[in-house]
Amino acid sequence: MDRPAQLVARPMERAVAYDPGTAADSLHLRAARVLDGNWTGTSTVPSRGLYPHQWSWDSAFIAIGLRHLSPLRAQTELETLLAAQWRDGRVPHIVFNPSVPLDAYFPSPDFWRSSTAGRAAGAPRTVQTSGIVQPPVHALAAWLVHLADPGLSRARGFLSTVYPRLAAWHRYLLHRRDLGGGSLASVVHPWEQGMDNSPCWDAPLARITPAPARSFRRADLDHGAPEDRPTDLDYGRYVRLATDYRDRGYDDGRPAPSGPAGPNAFAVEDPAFNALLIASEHALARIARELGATGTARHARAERLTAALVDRLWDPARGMFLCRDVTGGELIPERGVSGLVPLLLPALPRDIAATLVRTMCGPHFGLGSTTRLVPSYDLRGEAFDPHRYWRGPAWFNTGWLLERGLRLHGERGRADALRRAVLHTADASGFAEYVDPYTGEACGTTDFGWTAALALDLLHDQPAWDKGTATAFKGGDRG
Ligand code: 9WN
Repeated sequence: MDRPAQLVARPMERAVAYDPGTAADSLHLRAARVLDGNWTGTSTVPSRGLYPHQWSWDSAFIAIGLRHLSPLRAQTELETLLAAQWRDGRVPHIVFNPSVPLDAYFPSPDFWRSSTAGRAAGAPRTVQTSGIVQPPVHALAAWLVHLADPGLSRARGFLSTVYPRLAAWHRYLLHRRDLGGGSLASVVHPWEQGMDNSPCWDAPLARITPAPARSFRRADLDHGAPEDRPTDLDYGRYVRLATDYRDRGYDDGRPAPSGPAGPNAFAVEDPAFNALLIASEHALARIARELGATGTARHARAERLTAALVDRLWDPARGMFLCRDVTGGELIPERGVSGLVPLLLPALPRDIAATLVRTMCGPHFGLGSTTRLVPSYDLRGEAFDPHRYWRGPAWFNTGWLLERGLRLHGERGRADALRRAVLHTADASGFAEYVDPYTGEACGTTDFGWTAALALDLLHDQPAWDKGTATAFKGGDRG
């Protein structure tokens, strides 16, 4: 069946009209049910079947929604993740639940071997983790969680517990991961950036010799349709990169003398990863202020990093940010949604913010005309596929980030429309992991943690946005 015929043959299963008045209560209940179902007692799994452990950036997004249901659970979510931090400051991308069978997810703890292979880097002894990281959404999440119930937060000493850990996490990224020497953090594996299978990685990944398919068993195909997931060839490359990193003790090395990316065969500066670091640095400044420090130096650093982001990754011809291949030294000429995410930065030059909005609404992303939600990749790109993992479908975390960015930059009408589309599609798709950007059809798994959490946040946060949430993104010492 060709693709258009397939789209007609697979309509959205539960097309409900989202009416803010009547649907909000039931959407709230359904989202809360997903988060309750995925709660383990100390954290929330992204999905009971496909992702049965704790994931780093998922937990941050989940905490942002969970704060509306239970500020205590939201605080616990972040504390559990940060308790698994390594001594060198990295926050691992997965914290494994020891009661889940080893073959439920691959790569499992016996692949990463964190407590032995990661010993020199300071991996914890009592909990098993992966050795790579994910985008640093955590300080932003911690600040928003604090704002949901400052009384409880102060009584529990929430911010004073998490602040030193978050500061060490940012230090790790800013110092150990500045592999390109231009102040931005690099990712050393596509899983670190979180948009695992984006066509932006195709060129740098092509240099990697894949691990043989028979050397590992994918567990994801037990739960997801093969046509929605990465290919075996890409998986082989992911496994090779992770194996090599593990076998050198998760050492990030020094950029020189082994070349611009040090010992890393894959090193990329990504706009979304760095924009989230900057937004989190602004949030860390606010946390510092709440704890009695000034926060001024952190705001200033966030503004310097914004300038570095523009300097190194802005592409005026395409009207968006691109990824930089640090090993090859060049910008990667692919339009991924990651290149729009810096819209959430307050210190972004006004003309760049306006250009990003135009690009988001233009033919490559189609928001407000051809697409319901912003696709993960260029609608006109050769590799575009509306169902394949991060190669076209829309995700709800990027929808949430762009809604926040539009609102921050005064695009209230567009932000309201995107908010309505996120809420409607999250509910109608059964809180899908991702959706076809044109039809809203569910892909991947359903009852997905951050989809439920971020829908809940958009549902609740509207009145508080201007006085509360917006200040987490804003620079200076205002608010
Ligand atoms: C690898 C958990 C994670 C998300 C990522 C998403 C996917 C894992 C996988 O699921 O990645 O980390 O097995 O594909 O790409 O963004 O954090 O939800």
